[in-house]
Amino acid sequence: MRLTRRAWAEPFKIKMVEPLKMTTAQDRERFISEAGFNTFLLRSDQVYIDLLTDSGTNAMSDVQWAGMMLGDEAYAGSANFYHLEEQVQKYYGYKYLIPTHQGRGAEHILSRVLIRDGDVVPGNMYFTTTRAHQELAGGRFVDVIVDEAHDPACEVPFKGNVDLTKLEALIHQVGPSKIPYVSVAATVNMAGGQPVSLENLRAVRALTAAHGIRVILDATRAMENAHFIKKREAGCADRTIASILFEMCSLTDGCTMSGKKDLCVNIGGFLALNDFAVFEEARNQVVLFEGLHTYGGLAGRDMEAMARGIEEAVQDAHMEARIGQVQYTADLLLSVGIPIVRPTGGHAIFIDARRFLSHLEQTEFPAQALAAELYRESGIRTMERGIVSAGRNVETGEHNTPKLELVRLTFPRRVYTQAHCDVTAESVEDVFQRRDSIRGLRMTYEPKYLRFFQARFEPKPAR
Ligand code: PLI
Repeated sequence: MRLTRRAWAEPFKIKMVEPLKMTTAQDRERFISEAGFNTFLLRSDQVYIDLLTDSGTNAMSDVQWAGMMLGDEAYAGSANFYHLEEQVQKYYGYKYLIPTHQGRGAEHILSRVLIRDGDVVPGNMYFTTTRAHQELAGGRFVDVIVDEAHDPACEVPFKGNVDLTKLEALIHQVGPSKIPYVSVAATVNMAGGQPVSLENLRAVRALTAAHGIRVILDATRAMENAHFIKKREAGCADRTIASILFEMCSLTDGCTMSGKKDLCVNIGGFLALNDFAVFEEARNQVVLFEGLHTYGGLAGRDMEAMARGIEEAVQDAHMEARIGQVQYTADLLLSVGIPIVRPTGGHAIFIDARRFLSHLEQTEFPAQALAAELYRESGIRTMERGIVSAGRNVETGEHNTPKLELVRLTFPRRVYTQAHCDVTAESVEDVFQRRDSIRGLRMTYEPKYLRFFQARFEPKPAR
């Protein structure tokens, strides 16, 4: 027999470590109860392996840290801004750059500039902050993703694709003048980190161009999307991630970006655009909400780390290891029968909580209950991506009830080892063995916006 388990071995070695905190089962019982059964409300020193998010939790390289020492902290015209602008132009290909403190800063500015009251913004599934800013600006999000994206078991290569029939019907129904842009996320976080194909992006471009509608890319994990295109799309196997990324961006008019994901930094984002008039208005607005247009809420050193992160993260070997680690852990879970969203996504594994806890109703918050239970079992922190994250319908006030009721195990870049992956899979298996004993939850506190961050729960009494 030949061993192939290390096919995705990391193209780096570790030179600084951070000790992890160990807790007892008794401690964790108390901590999760004090946190209102919401993993966002745990303190990080109560957590062993933190798979809450891949956002801002990445390990920077020595080259990025060295760049931090070259921060030009001038209020205006920092050298690091010009380096970042150069890198964005080179790898993403957009003409104009506005740095923002993180992705939602860019979403805020873009939504204010382009969306008018009563507008409709089609997108390939919602993302929490993206939709919140579209709604705050007076827009209405309409989901135009392919139906397969809502089915966790369906195994197709590009589950993030836009359904062109749905998009075309919407354009005819509301009229192109009511659609400021189509919002295309690559990859699609809420669908399980699923990619969009180049073919689909080209078709979206052709359809929208015929109606004079812009396309804005959520490029937060676009490099991961490019990796999937390289692996799965006909004719792309010999291309570099960099060339695929560039082509993806060339099919759009601009992007919002959370650098905290793909770009392996702890803070930062940007808005990048090709249209000077839109850029000019965004540049006017950024000074109100983020900071001057050459720093947008970031220190010079943060822009430098992001500029250097672009070049590192776009390397094929980096992405092979990054996504290889996620796939490795997913394969372990599949081998012991854990129901997860298929195919495995780029940044995370999504457990199908409906199937895992099939005895619970969606209104008993199965994904929230499972995330709390995984923490209690082993100190691993995960995140709910189901009915709690979906919030309420702005018109009716009822819970939105997404088909996907998921728990996300999200992998920070360059942070955890293969042994951590093994511990994670073993812990999920232990909880799976006693799944029938897990009770649903009742919400005891519900915040007004993005409720999943701060909502509190208590276990429902045993039936
Ligand atoms: O967290 P921000 O503000 O830097 O970025 C917002 C954001 C925009 N788009 C997408 C696809 C995201 O995934 C995203 C943030 N995601 C978080 C925080 C996550 O845990 O997935």
